[in-house]
Amino acid sequence: NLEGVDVAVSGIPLDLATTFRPGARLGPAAVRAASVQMPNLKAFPWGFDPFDHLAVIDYGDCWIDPHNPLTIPGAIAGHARTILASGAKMLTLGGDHFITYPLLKAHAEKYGKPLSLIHFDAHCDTWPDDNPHSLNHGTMFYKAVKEGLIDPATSVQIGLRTWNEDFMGINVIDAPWVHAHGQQATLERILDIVGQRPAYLTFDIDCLDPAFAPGTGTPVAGGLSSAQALHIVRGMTPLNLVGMDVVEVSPPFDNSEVTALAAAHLAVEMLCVLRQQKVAGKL
Ligand code: 4U7
Ligand code: MN
Ligand code: MN
Ligand code: MN
Repeated sequence: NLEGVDVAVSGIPLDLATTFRPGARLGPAAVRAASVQMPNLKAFPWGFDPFDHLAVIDYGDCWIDPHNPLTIPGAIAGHARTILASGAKMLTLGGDHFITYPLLKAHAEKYGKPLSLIHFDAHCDTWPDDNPHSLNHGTMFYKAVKEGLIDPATSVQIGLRTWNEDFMGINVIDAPWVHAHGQQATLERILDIVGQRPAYLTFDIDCLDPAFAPGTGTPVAGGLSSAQALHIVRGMTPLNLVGMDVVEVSPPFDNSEVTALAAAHLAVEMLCVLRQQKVAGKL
């Protein structure tokens, strides 16, 4: 029962054959487990407990049938539609990054298309793919632009350090730029590009440097620190976020659960943004 719920946290434990190193299906459980390492939330920088004034539930996991891949996008979109129909916002834990494609579809139905996309990643995930049935973690935003789910001119990718010749018109703040200009300048560019448009936030944990997030399928050196990423997400209160996810946590490759802990902190940071918006009457 989702009555009165502001935010439903749920897991989508998807692993895909397109992934070089599987393990992301174990991500949601690991992030939930790591969240118990953050017991006194009032002691973190924002100075309040996000669960004060914000009704959050753990909705559990979406059922994924690994033997029937063609059912997977529909199952994820259906899971999202059920939650969104109640009026709750979604904070989704992945799972392979492919999940963001059906999630964007469900959010665009609910909030209107095109949405603006705020995408943290080492990779652009805009490789061309015109096969409607393929489930690929590197092509979601090519499809999302082609299908009008997202507006590239008011969308932005942050932390990239692998390239595609075609970014589909999406704004890019690559990892070298973040390192040269800093976290505050990066935040200001994001606020500028997105403005007040309904925006979906997707955070591929491989945006972080492998020193902070080794537990992921396709790590790339030269990424953001957890401090930089937390600062940028913390500053998103002025935006109009309609949905968010943290994806690609792969526990088999983690060390001492550091990746899961970084992901849990990012998820709590997102809840803090929503809590501030609720208190301001903007949720
Ligand atoms: B992710 C890659 F080979 N291009 O296709 C591929 F570099 O969702 C990476 O951002 C894709 O993690 C990364 O496997 C997809 C690779
Ligand atoms: Mn990636
Ligand atoms: Mn991946
Ligand atoms: Mn990705």
